[in-house]
Amino acid sequence: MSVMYQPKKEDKFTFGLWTVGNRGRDPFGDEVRAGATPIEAVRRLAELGAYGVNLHDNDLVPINATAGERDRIVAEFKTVLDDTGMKVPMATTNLFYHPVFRDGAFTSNDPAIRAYAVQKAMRGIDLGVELGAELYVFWGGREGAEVDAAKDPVSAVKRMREALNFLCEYVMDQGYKMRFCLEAKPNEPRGDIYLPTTGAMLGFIATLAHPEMVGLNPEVAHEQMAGLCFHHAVAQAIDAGKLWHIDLNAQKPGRFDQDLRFASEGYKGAFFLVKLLEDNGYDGPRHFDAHPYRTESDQGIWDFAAGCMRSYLILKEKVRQFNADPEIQEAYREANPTDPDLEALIESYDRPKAETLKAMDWDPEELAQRRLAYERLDQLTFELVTGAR
Ligand code: GLT
Ligand code: MN
Ligand code: MN
Repeated sequence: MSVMYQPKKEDKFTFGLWTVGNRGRDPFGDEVRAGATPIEAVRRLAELGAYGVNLHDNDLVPINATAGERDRIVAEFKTVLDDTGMKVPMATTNLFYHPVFRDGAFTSNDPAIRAYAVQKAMRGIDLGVELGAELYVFWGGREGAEVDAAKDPVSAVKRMREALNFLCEYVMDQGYKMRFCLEAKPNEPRGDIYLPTTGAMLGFIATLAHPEMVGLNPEVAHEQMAGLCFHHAVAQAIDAGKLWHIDLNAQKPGRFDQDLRFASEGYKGAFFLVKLLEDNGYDGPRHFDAHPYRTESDQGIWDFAAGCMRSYLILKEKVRQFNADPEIQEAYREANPTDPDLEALIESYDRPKAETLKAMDWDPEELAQRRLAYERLDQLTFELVTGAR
């Protein structure tokens, strides 16, 4: 394999412990492999050139561990992080696995479960801080409903807001350097999950008491499950200054959440996603939230992990070629005409500009004649991405 695509720390590639630890269980079949332990994950990923790992509280510390067990596990894990130079840039809480959360955590109808969920998140935040994480993800996997007769969706959003406001205050009160990222998903494991898209999350953030502390963690598969264009959602997050973390994987539209190896499906979308991140100087972690095919053995875990990183770097090189290709750039310029006077006229309002614009004589027939030579540009893109160019 070419050294050109060898991952380096500065690429900031990370994996959830739950990704390489995935045992291939699904609703219709049992485990097919052992999955990597947290210690093994850190060591093997470090060898492959990753920057770090992310974790749920219970990926590392079992939910029923005593305080002593917790401290021993965390100390051992920190030793391996130190040995390998691996970071934990992001942590999160498992608020979906235990049966207690089967009808939601922050949005449960039961105040005791809501209180327990907030307590669990506070403890998870403490753990994240102890491991050096400065980002904390909230994926509300169980925050939804099948039986709408039983739950009020307006209360659900209010409860979500109360929990996040509480936890923002907790972070500030503790003096932690920690920001939150919200991750949307339309459904699965619930029939419908509240705040189902990145755009919905963005609207919700504006209603929080500390919106400056809360950004986004969009995931490829989650937007594509709903048939949406992922890189457009990411573009909106970038525009809002809220793209602080990203979950990279692949997905066939209209399926269950497949969490496939990055770029294994939808090469073109993956190319434009990498282009968006690279062209806009995204400098957060490039987190792979995916898992090996269920057909894989334990050995295949590392082919999977290496493949995610290598595919990203291949697409990054394709982006460089795209941006440096004179013919492609010429076609792009043709597709993006400029007119400084007109742009100045419409970029912001004042009354004289409005009057000038109103008085202008536009001929829509003439404007409609202008050529949009997208066939050539799109074909050039295809040839570049496939290596024919
Ligand atoms: C779970 C989910 C992911 C989330 C993880 C963080 S857990 O695997 O499918 O999309 O990012 O809670
Ligand atoms: Mn995810
Ligand atoms: Mn997913």
